[in-house]
Amino acid sequence: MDSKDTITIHGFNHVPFEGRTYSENEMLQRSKAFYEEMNKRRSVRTFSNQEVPVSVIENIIKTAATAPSGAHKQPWTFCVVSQVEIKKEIRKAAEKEEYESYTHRMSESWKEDLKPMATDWNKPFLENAPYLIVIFKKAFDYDEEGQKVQNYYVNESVGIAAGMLITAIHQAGLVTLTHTPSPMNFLQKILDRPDNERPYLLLPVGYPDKKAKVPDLKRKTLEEIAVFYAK
Ligand code: IYR
Repeated sequence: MDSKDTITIHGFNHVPFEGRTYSENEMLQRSKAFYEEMNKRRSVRTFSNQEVPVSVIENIIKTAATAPSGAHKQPWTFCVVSQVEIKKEIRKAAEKEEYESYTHRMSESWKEDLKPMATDWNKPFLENAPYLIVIFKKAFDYDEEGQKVQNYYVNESVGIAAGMLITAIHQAGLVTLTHTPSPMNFLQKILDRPDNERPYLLLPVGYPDKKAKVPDLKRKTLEEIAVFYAK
């Protein structure tokens, strides 16, 4: 890039945008193909224990971290767990909370709503999947002097990154599900995270079990989810 193309605003360099555009036909074809690919994504709860190269996991996380974030603070940490003992510890702690939730905390109507997912307090995927990715949100950061630095729109930023992580997992031909044991502060302890980090989402990642089945769910139609205010 030629330095004459760089401008400075508030002392910060702005360089030419390098994204590319497509013809309307190409756009139509690409957006349709991508939709059709993403429409095959499903939350899968039964995993094969087949190994996945860690470099694939690294690429998936790098993709998630391309997400926009409030003031570009990137308020996230992705913890990648493949160590058998830690997965076992996480499963034990998660199932303890889930057992309480399913037997005491969740309302009957909530459990009724969950019937299609056929879930219960048992979470074997926490040990069977080769990787657990635990996303932590950073409520605030510390600078080099140990002073607190503010982050912005943390939930929105981390939620977008989580969506992009799920997209990247699917695009690689792997499967995941969004697991939210509640409460999940045990993850902060087990993974020894600092006090500015809070667990946000736990995603087991791997190949689906050969016999994996998913509920026959239907997605809402475009008419049900979108309103066009056209001229
Ligand atoms: N966290 C529990 C319960 C659960 C809640 C919802 I809302 C789901 O869509 C699925 C599960 C669990 O992981 O089983």
